[in-house]
Amino acid sequence: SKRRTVIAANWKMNMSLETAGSLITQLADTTYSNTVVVCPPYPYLYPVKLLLNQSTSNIQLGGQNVHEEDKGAHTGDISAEMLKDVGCEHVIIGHSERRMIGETDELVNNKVVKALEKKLTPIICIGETAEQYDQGLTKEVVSSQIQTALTGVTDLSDIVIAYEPVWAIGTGKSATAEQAQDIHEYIRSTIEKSHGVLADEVPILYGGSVKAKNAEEFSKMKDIDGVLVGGASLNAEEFKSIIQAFA
Ligand code: G2H
Repeated sequence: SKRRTVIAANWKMNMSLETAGSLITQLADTTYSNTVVVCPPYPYLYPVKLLLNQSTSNIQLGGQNVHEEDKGAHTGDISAEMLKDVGCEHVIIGHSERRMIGETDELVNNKVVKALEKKLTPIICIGETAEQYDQGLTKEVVSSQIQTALTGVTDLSDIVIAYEPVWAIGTGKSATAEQAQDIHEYIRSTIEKSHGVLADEVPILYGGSVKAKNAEEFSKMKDIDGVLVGGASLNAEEFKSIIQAFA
């Protein structure tokens, strides 16, 4: 089956109202053949949505995190319904920068279930740390992360997975395309064990120091269905050329 290709921009805690506006204006001057998602910090979601609405572009919007409950006394948190309300179709869940500050596999699973219930497409991040990589535990770690994240999830048609080896994030040290392909194939086979042929339709993105100059290598791999881009997504020209590599 032909999986959809997803190119997602994770702005993390960067940009201002002004720079966000000019970046979106530059990106939204065209329509894309693949699914392109931008994930700004919360305060910029709605202003970005308004700009996208004024454009003819098909860029979609995503949050960088979501709370696992519907609403209530959770100071500083954001619900799935709020993300939907301001125009998000996607949400990043379980990014390593959040796992590092205490998000467990079980919490990630609860967030995934909530996102799906509210019709948001979760972009579920998994990946081993440098230490786990050095100990040869990569496959063990990613398979347990993905199994827990997908507990109770039967319909995989609105799921995106991002494999981000933690040692490759923001370090300039990306995995090789072959290394990534090997793990992507393994992740797909893990999902196949629990969900059967549905595994075939899940886009699995690579993330970690993806740049314009290495995007094309990743695009050639059969189980790499797109990329989750941090630093290199903050520049319109560079991000566009990453999108182009997968077109
Ligand atoms: C990994 C990635 C985007 P960067 O965190 O999620 O960031 O491309 O800056 O390594």
